[in-house]
Amino acid sequence: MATEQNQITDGMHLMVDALKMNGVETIFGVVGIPVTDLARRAQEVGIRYIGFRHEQSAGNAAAISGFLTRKPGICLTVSAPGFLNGLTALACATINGFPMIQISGSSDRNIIDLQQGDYEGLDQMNIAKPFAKAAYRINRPEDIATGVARAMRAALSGRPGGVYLDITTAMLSTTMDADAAQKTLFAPVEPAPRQIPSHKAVERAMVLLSQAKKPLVIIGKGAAYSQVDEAVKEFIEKSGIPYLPMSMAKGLLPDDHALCAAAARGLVLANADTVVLLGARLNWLLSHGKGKKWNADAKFIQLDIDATEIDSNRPIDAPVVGDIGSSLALMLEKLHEKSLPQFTDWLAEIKKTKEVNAAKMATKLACTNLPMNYFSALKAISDVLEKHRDIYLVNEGANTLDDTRNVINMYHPRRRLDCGTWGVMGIGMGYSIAAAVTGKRPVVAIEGDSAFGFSGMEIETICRYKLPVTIVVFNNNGIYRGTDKNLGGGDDPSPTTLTIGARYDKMIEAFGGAAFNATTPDELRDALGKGIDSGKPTIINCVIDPAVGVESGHIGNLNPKTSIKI
Ligand code: OXT
Ligand code: ADP
Ligand code: MG
Repeated sequence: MATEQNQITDGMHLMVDALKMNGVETIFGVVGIPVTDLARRAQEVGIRYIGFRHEQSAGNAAAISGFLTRKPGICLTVSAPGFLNGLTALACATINGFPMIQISGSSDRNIIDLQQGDYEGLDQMNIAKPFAKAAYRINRPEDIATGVARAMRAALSGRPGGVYLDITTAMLSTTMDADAAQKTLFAPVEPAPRQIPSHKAVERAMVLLSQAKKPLVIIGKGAAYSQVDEAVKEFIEKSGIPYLPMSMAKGLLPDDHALCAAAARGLVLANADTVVLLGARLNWLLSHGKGKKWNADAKFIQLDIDATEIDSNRPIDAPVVGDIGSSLALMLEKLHEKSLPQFTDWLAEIKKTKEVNAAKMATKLACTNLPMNYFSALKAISDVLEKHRDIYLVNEGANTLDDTRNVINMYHPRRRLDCGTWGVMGIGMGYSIAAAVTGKRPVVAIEGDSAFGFSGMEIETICRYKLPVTIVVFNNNGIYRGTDKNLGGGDDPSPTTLTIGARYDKMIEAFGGAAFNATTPDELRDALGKGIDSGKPTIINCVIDPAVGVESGHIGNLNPKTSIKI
């Protein structure tokens, strides 16, 4: 946009124009030299700017907003330290396959390249490269539109990911003729083109499926991201194959669906003879598709947009490389031509195990001991959330994560947002803010007390923007539990211990939010209902028995095994 008097513009104004032209509606960031005016200008032209307290949370917000909208979320950071603070979120976005662009101001190239000690001088683009799907630098205003287009395409096409876009201080202040500048602007055409799989691949997959006696579909967050919810549902229901939702794919079909095998996970992995991977990687969360948890003779069909994912952990018998929507459409055509046999015995076997596990779960949920344990607290939460099935659920911690995942049913796609592929702590408040801002619905965040600490200061952001976020802190005084002792016998707390009896609810009072301390299921139900109904920022300090947590939750087996007992 030109400044009226002299018909010139500069890199900063043109950058905002380019973002606007690319449909950017929100920027998540922290301002300072050299990007403050960029944020001001963005607000001026109607792009919403959400200012955070730490770049990692801004980056996490951008990443999850990308997952929810299929448009790259934008994170704005200042040079060097701000850039580095955002980089963890960029790396997480890349590893999770979420489209995001971290736009960072950077210092004077001449001084950086000769390492002469510029203000916040760092060779940011090269540092970002290993953590990003792509990294670009814009050195001249006339390259802005191209730089933004390249970033958009890289973030969105194929497997989505995090892209780094470096904007130098010099470029931001470089002027150019306003008309000429406007003429450079464009938005990329079809930045995430469909990828149609080969008919041969689809045929091969369907032949394999037609021979299955005990098939299983594993639905991953790639399928959730694709937003082809009806096709996924139709494929499951038309084929009659049971499915296992990965954590962030829960709700694509409701968790109480008759074909949901989540409550018989061990059984279906160990016995399935044909496994269809629907946007799910065979990484650590699926024991790499091999070993004692799996049927060694199982055949694999993998639907994925990324050809290099195939065979990454074990041989794949029938790869279907394409976008899930296109692949499922072709597979559904075949299913309509010829139905699969019914899997009556297999479904009966699964149902039996589900019933056994459901009974075990019911016993745990009925526990009336005080202080509450994870299950009695989650039962109270579930009672409330059953009446609010359309909220976003953000979840992190160890026991808090694993138990919540299994107790709280999801009924809508892309509503469960959690630690994801790296099991990272610190996503809590950033994800909550983005879900409230982008998803425009109430959010409930169920947070371990340690997990909450990683992004807890963002409660000020939540209050400042008056977001409908209710945070339940499962306070068991520590990482996994609060009862460990200092093995040296000194006064310092043990490595896993946090402040005993802390009142996390009190924190939000400083910013005008609502605070509750819940020591019983009734208090918890009451507080959660009030938090959601009020639509106001709320923290519930939920007192959990400090002794009941398990080391590392469900993944204690990943701790190094030592023959010397600690
Ligand atoms: O198969 P069987 O028959 O056994 O049955 C299974 C299911 O069928 C059944 N089930 C059910 N039964 C009945 N009803 C229902 N509804 C039902 N649903 C399921 O239950 C069993 C088990 O099911 P599940 O859970 O599906 O199966 P399993 O085998 O556990 O699944 C394996 C996994 C791997 C897929 C699953 O466990 C999973 O997804 N796990 C994710 C784990 C994860 O990501 N954890 C987070 C990381 S832990 C650790 O790293 C932490 N740190 C270190 C740290 C991190 N992460 N990041 C950073 C930046 N810095 C440091 C820290 C600091 S956690 C942490 C903080 C912890 O402390 P907090 O205070 O925050 O939290 P608390 O622990 O609460 O104190
Ligand atoms: P989960 O953790 O839920 O198992 P992962 O993140 O491991 O899921 O795997 C998601 C997979 O989905 C990735 O391999 C990614 O390439 C793939 N994917 C992402 N988007 C699409 C899409 N539109 N079509 C097909 N596959 C996709
Ligand atoms: Mg804890």
